[in-house]
Amino acid sequence: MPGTRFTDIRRFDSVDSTNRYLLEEARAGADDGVVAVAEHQSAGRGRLGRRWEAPAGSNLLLSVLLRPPLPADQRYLASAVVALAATDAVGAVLSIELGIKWPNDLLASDGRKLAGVLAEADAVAPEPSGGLGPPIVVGIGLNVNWPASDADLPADLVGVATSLQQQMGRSVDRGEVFEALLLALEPRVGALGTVSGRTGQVQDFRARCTTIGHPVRVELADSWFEGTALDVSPEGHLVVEVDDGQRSVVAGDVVHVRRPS
Ligand code: BT5
Repeated sequence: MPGTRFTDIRRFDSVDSTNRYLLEEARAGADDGVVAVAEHQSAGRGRLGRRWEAPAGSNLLLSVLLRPPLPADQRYLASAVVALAATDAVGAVLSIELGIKWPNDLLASDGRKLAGVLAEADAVAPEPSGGLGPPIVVGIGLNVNWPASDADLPADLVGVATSLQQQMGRSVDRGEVFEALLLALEPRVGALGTVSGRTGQVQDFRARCTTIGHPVRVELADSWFEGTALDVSPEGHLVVEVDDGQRSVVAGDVVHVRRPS
């Protein structure tokens, strides 16, 4: 993409996972800004070993290799800027406003999931020099033209997943969304290099995070609790108000609970 760091774009008809591919490239020393984009993934992955579903040739499946100079306690911003850039892109191309569900989902206004973001770091990749940080691979699966309708979905995703096509009532040009995403991502990644830039990204993330203010159920490894999400901290933790005070959630699954009507 001219004018951005994303000049090395590797396109695959099929790959197991664009994240897996770029993590291996990072280990071999690949540069900041390499992009992998696939028509199909045979083992597309979500968080915690879950799968990401997308039939061939219908959605955006891409990963970027970033080496942002982030303080260790703000590494979450690498995935936040990708989520933000995707909302920018969808807003610019289609004038649809998406919300970000903490920590990494993009939701349509009906609450269904349009995209998921997966950031993975590689502990064994060589430390870069020249002011760059260790590599982070951030992948995003964005449902562009699948599902066209709920009839396309496996039973467990009905009412859960939607697509830009379903939201717009017409098919959507994947290339246009892809280009808009990389164009929007460039200044956001650039901003990660300064304190004021990072503050701006934290503010944007909070402003678009629809989890804030919402009643939530937080599912942890072996327990759960309910409360109202109050804020996202500068380190990316979700702050939840519970009966006896506040709890800060570093990692977990959050369900937006409906308000009693
Ligand atoms: C995510 O995980 O939402 C992160 C997904 C990241 C996928 C991209 S695609 C390019 C790159 N390469 C990869 O291998 N991965 C990244 P999580 O929050 O764990 O959500 C996974 C769950 O979302 C699944 O268990 C399903 O319930 C649901 N799901 C699967 N496919 C979906 C889809 N296309 N649309 C909406 N929900 C889906």
